[in-house]
Amino acid sequence: MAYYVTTPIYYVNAAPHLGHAYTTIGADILARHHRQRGEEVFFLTGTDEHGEPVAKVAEQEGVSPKELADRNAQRFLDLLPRINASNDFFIRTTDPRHEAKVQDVMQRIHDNGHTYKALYEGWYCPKCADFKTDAEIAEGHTCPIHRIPLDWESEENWFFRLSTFEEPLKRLYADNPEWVAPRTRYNEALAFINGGLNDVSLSRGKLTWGITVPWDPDHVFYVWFDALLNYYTALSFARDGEDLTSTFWPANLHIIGKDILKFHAVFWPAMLMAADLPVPQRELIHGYLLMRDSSGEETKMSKSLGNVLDPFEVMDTFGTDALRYYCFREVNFGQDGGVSTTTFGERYESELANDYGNLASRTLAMIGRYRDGVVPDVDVDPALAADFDGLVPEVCALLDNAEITQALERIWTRVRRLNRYVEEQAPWQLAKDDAKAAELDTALRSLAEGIRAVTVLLHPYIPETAAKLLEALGETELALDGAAFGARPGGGSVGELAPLFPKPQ
Ligand code: ME8
Repeated sequence: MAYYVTTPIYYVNAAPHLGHAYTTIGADILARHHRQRGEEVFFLTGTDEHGEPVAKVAEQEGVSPKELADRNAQRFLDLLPRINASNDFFIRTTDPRHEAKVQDVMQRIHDNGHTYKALYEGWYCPKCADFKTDAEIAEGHTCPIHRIPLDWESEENWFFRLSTFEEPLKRLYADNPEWVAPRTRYNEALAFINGGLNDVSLSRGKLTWGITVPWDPDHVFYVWFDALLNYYTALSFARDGEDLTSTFWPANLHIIGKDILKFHAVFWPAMLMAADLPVPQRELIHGYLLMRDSSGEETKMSKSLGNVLDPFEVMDTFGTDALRYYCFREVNFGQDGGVSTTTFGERYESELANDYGNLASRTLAMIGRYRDGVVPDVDVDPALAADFDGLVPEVCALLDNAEITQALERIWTRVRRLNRYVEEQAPWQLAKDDAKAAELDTALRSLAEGIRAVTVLLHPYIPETAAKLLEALGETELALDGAAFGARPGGGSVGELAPLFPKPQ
């Protein structure tokens, strides 16, 4: 089984912020989970380096677009080990291998008769790099996303015959009701299609910072055509000497934010159809992380609005796993949701440090104290087993739908169950009475096994912590087919464990 998951490729016109980290961590959680299922996974992320947004910032900073791209692509690359992303490749759209492949595919679209040249006139947002339709223009001809004035553009362009894909796109939506999730985004994209599709400009004549149109070298491709194709081109050169396209295309899942829905859910499948290529199986559209400002108002975090929460600072204080956990616990993946340092601190303390970290250290300490560090080799408690019943398939089913927050909630319900179990069993009381030795064995064994079971499932969310804890439990296997509560025997030795979520300095 092959599983291919992607993030958007991020613009290099500024440094990465928590919004970018968020999408990449979401994709990483799914990639790690699918590896645990024994699937062959390919996880792609990267940077979008051509186009007007990049050229404009480079001009303001007095550097060439390539210099700006090199500098900022490095920042996105640096973010990946910090957030512990397990991506298999990082694509940069200035890679000549990407450029050549874009020219190939676009030439095919041209040869198939889906392009023509005409005069373009319309309102254009240089930050979105997007021509706006009437419905997308805010008051005073401004961009509703960036809140800046739109430019009136008029030039000879190559066009993509998007209008001819109206019916095929409607069929795609009708035949695949799950192809865009969540449902609200499916409906939004379908409404856009049902509203009637205009042809779209696919080249720019004035710009030189882009990939040359092979059949008209005075033009470069409009950046979105170049950018979207990354998902397909990367497979042809990501692994030296190998072409992974037949293994991984079509992609299983594109994860994107709702700001770029139209490009992914309308333009992209139409482009692929025009090139006679299969469309991806699914797109998951998530909401915005919103920063709560001092007045309590929530605004989208973005480079242009200048209210950015620096993921590096957050991780310096609380650690990478805490950031990964918090983002997907606090905000229901798919919806918009507010994040703040206050709720971050609260969840760190009450959930990560107390519910989980303390549960693990108390359990290991009790096994050390009462059983010389050996997990009793007895059966697990059937009452607790009943509460874990079906957890692994349930988590798999939720993650198949990219319901990352719901899956975490189900796992955390068991973390809380284990905390209650400690209180119910009170091993420190059982230890005082020799007649209760068997009960103590069962309690300690069940706790160790319960912690192992939840930790294997938590691995995609908090990989560093999970590795430390599984090591201390003497059980490092991550495969999901051995993850069920009770699947592993007792009798192993446990080791030392430093506090998993210490008080931040
Ligand atoms: O749009 N909350 O790049 P970009 C959640 N290059 N996610 C956020 C976010 C926020 N506040 N801010 C950004 C582009 N994101 C194009 C994409 S793909 C072929 C080309 C995430 O740098 C989210 O995934 O503006 C969003 O879709 C993406 O960053 C936009 O990144």
